[in-house]
Amino acid sequence: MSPTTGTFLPPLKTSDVDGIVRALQDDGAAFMPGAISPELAARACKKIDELEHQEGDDHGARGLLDHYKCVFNRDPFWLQFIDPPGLIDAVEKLMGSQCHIIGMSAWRCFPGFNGDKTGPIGMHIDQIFVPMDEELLVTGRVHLPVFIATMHYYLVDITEDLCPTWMIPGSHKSGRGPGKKAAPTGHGGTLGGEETAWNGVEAQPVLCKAGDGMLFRSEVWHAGSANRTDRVRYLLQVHYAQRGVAQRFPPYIKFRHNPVVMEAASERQQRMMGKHRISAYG
Ligand SMILES: O=C(O)CCC(=O)C(=O)O
Repeated sequence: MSPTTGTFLPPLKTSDVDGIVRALQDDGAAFMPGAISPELAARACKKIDELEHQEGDDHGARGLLDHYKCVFNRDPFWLQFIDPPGLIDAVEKLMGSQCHIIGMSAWRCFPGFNGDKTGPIGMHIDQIFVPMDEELLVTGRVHLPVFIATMHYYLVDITEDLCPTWMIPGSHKSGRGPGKKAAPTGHGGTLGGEETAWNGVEAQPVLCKAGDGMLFRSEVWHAGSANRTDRVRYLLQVHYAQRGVAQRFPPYIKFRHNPVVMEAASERQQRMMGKHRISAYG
């Protein structure tokens, strides 16, 4: 039996701004039980059920996955997930006062889902901007700024057989992504053939309750996994980044901000969605 998430990532409140900042620097991730209420999580699942696919979404994986992009642009309901109190202060401390979202994705992973349409989502990083020798990071001689971090809102209870995210705390200090090696054992066959440990720390499943959240930086080694239940996993991702990192809003040149959402948004939410003041380069 795997340890519960709270034992390898200390539980933090969304109001604990300094704690979240420290966790992103030390562990690469901050785990926040009760980031949203179970009622809001249940409402979000219903709203995901009502979404219709648009150009740029992924509804492949042999019908086992619905992956909706740019969810923030569909209904003012989603605005509340952009700048929740506390969390947004930590995000701005980490990524600057002009940071923005570079995406918001909703997932429905159906029974039988195992990663993406081509197979398991093996251990990976989302993006690394400054690959470097791990010694520089491990010894603390270099502190890598946070360029991108994703907030996961787990909208249903996550058990080991319902697609937990697997992650390796501290692995952002490797200065690289995981490499290939012989297929690992001990993960129920849900992880691919990549390195699943770093610096003696094994990948752990994020087991949690509906409404719990995890903010993790883009260099942390992590993986999706399989749905071996008869239930659906619902997940909402909010992708934050420094202002200098491009927003990724499929279908790209055809993307238009929804005027109904922009009208309902606060100034800060509008900035987070891309309404910036002109600065260097534009
Ligand atoms: O499904 C998950 O929990 C992980 C998703 C993931 O790895 C990703 O979006 O990069």
